[in-house]
Amino acid sequence: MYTILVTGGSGLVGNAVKNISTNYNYEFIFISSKDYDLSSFESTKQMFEKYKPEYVIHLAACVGGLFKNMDDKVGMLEKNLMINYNIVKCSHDYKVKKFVGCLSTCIFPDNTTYPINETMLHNGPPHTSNDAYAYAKRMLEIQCKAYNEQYGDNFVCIIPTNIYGSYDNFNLNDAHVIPALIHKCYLAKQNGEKFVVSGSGNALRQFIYSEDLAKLIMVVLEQYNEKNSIILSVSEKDEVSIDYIAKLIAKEFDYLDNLVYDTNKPDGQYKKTADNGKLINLIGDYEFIEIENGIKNVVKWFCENYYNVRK
Ligand code: NAP
Ligand code: GFB
Repeated sequence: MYTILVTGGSGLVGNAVKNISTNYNYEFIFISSKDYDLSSFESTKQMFEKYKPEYVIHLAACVGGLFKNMDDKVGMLEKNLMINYNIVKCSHDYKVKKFVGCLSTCIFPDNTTYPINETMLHNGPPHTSNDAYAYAKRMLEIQCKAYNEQYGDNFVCIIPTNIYGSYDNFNLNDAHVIPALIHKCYLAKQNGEKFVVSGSGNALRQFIYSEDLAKLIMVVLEQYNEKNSIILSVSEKDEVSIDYIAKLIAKEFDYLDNLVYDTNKPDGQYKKTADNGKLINLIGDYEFIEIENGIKNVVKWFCENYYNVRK
């Protein structure tokens, strides 16, 4: 039985892969920072020496929403550069059969035509709010391509849009919009206060449910044999506004009348509309979990697990 090493195994996407792992005939090893600090080359090497995996799904990263990206540019750049460098280098040294790395649609150029497709990744600077994270992620793709071209390593990257689901990070400053607003609305209702959404609510995003992404990652691992990166996303028509998301969450808490906007806070990138045509060509039609049901599930999970969630 081949071994799949999943870095970032304790995170949002890592847990979603864990939840479907029993459907596959591999030995899965889920790694968190408590097991190995992947920003250390020595620690990363020890991990590979122990598990000698045939496959690597590389999800580990220093991750956060708009405000964390703006507040911790050095951390976002340096930690991600070190983690990615160590993992890709060891994947080559230990002759991994296939490596799947994880980028993000926020790393595409900000000044671009829409919809964005995979060929546009290096066509210009990313949005200033997350440029540090974006350049570190772009270097992951460059490093994978270099090993592929020089040694023929089967290293490829996926490019998800904004992800949401159970096991997310609900920390009010570091979180992405959906977990942040779920936590905010929960506290606002508990304390009888206003449910404050940051920014204007006009920004547009495509959101993929973590469990859908997990299944698609396994499709890429098992069926995608190109060396170029591939966008993993719902279609453009499923792009929604932050206002729509905020209202969905407020309705789940029956707290719609208390929703207000703090327009002193930034919106970040207005949109990053991604084309999922390459994915649909690979898998044919795929029924993604609809945002309304996904948010209902996450609100329920959050309320049932409030005392144990990351916050
Ligand atoms: P997450 O929930 O924040 O989880 C991050 C994971 O990385 C955790 O398992 C964490 O371990 C691990 N990690 C962080 N620093 C580490 C270190 N120094 N050594 C070892 N492990 C370390 O992140 P996520 O949302 O699942 O993201 C997974 C991947 O998707 C990342 O590559 C991210 O850039 C990408 N992505 C995320 C989104 C999104 O909206 N969330 C969108 C596009 C792409 P601990 O639990 O021990 O800290
Ligand atoms: O999810 P988010 O933090 O990331 O924010 P990005 C999305 C939008 O939600 C922005 C608005 O327009 C925010 O102004 N928003 C409203 C909020 N209220 C809140 C709130 O309480 N918290 C947060 N976080 N947002 C990230 C990149 O950009 O996308 C990351 O910075 C990563 O690097 C991620 O790639 C997927 O979509 O703006």
